[in-house]
Amino acid sequence: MRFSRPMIALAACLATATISAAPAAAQDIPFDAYMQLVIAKARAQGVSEATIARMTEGLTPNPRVIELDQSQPGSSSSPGYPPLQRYIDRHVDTARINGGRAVYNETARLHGPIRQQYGVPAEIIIAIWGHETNYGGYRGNFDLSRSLATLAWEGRRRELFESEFIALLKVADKGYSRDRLVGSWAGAFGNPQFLPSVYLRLATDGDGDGMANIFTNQADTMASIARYFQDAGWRPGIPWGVRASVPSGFNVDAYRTELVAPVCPRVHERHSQWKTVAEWRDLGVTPYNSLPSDTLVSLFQPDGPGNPAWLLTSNYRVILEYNCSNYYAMSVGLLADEIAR
Ligand SMILES: [Ca+2]
Repeated sequence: MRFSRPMIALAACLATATISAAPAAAQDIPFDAYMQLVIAKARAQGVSEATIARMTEGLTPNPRVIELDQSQPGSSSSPGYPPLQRYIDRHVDTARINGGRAVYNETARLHGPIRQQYGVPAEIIIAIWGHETNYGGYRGNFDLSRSLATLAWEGRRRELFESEFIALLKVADKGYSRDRLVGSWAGAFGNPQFLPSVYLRLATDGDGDGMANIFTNQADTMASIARYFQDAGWRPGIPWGVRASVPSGFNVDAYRTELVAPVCPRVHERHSQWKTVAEWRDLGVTPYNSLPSDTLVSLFQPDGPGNPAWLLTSNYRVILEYNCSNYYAMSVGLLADEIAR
């Protein structure tokens, strides 16, 4: 289900969720005629003529975007999972840890107010930022207008991308130039790689200058990610998860969840049933760090018996809301722990 880079997987998660629902309308009408229909919808939703003109001038489909979209594997149905540890070694390396610690120190003045307002710790926010764009080092340089128009016209997920294209015009209407509105081939942009609809709903002005500048402003970036997490149900004061010891010979499979998650079931099926920390302790599963005994957690031992195991809280599920991948969520959690260490 992953796009070519973890940073755009928010889009991937949304996109995967809609694959089966959207009819394949692939290029059923010429691009220019299709764009006139979309522009009419944008106009009806209040987008200004000046914005429509500058965002659609010279617009043509981008063959590279079509190629990238069509090379997406979609949900894998093959059995088994690649090892987590290999992914962690690659994504929580020394450079990314040091980069995160540097941002953490630079932004120290923001941490208290953000935690106060949104309940989200800075190290989680910075770990997301590190995974999405390497702390702003790579935000993508596709013309978002062209990418989203192409994906909408291409038709595989027309409903999703047509509404994202119109949302992009509304973002532009706030005073962002087309040159500024660049990002991933799949339409995500800025430090947190928000889709336009996510920007409209959740991007936040963290420094009080009237703009939610998630491209270059640290306060705006951090407040916007914090608001995303708050909106997705982050609970203040509990960790995403903690390492746990599992008795030798413990059969994790005996506690498999019976529930089938409505979105990305292949991710959720790997977690055990929910039990309280006290119930796990009675079974011999012991968290390395303190967790209140009534906290509901699921057990996850990604690389199988004899390998590290974690007790995951509901906050882990919030990281999955950003990108529904156990590799991504574990990597964000472990990087956050390293940044705050
Ligand atoms: Ca601002």
